[in-house]
Amino acid sequence: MSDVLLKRATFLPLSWQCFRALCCKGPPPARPEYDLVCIGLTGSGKTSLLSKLCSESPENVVSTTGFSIKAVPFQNAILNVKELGGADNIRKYWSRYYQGSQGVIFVLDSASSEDDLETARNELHSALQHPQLCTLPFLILANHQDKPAARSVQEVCLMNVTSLCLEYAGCGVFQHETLVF
Ligand SMILES: Nc1nc2c(ncn2[C@@H]2O[C@H](COP(=O)(O)OP(=O)(O)O)[C@@H](O)[C@H]2O)c(=O)[nH]1
Ligand SMILES: [Mg+2]
Repeated sequence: MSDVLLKRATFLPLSWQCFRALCCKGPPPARPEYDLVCIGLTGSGKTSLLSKLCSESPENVVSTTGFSIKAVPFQNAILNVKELGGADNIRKYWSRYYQGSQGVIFVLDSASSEDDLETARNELHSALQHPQLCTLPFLILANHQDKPAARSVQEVCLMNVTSLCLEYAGCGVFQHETLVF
C-alpha cells in the first residue's frame, strides 16, 4: 500500500513537469493598455460603437448618463475607453475627465441636422484645442453611414478641422462589415 502511494507521489511531480515541458507555453505576453476618451453628442453612437467593439449587441443600448468606462480588447492592446455623456448639460464638464487620456475618439452622427452638426463641430474644435488633448492622436468617426442622409467621410472632412494627428473614418454600427481602424 505504502509502495503504491510512494510511486504515485513520485509520478505526479514528474508528469506535471512533462506536461509543462510539452504543453505549457507560459502565460500570454501582457498587452499594453491605453486610456482613451470617447466624446460626441448624445445619439452619435458612442455606446453602440463600444458595445460592438466588445462583441456585445449594439442593440438596446441604454443612454449614458454621466460617463462609463469599457475595456476594449484588441489582439495587441487593451483600450480603456471612457465614454463621456453628450447631453447639453453634461458637455461643459467633459474637460474634467480629460486628464490622463492618451488618445481621443470623437463620434459624429453624419446623418444629423445641420444644427446638430454645427454643435458637434464646435465641440470638436474645443476638444482639439484643449491643452490636455491637443497633442494626442485623434480619431473622428463619421457614424450612421448606413443611413441614406449620411454625409460621406469626405464631406465630414470638409468641416474644416485641422490638426496634426487627425484620422477620419466612416462607420455604421449596424452595417455588417467589421469596423476597421
Ligand atoms: N442606424 C444607425 N443607428 C445607430 C448607429 N449608431 C448608433 N445608432 C443608434 O443611435 C441611438 C443612440 O446610440 P448610442 O450608442 O446610445 O449613442 P450615444 O449617446 O452617443 O452613446 C441608438 O438607438 C442606436 O441604436 C448607426 O451607425 N446607425
Ligand atoms: Mg452613450
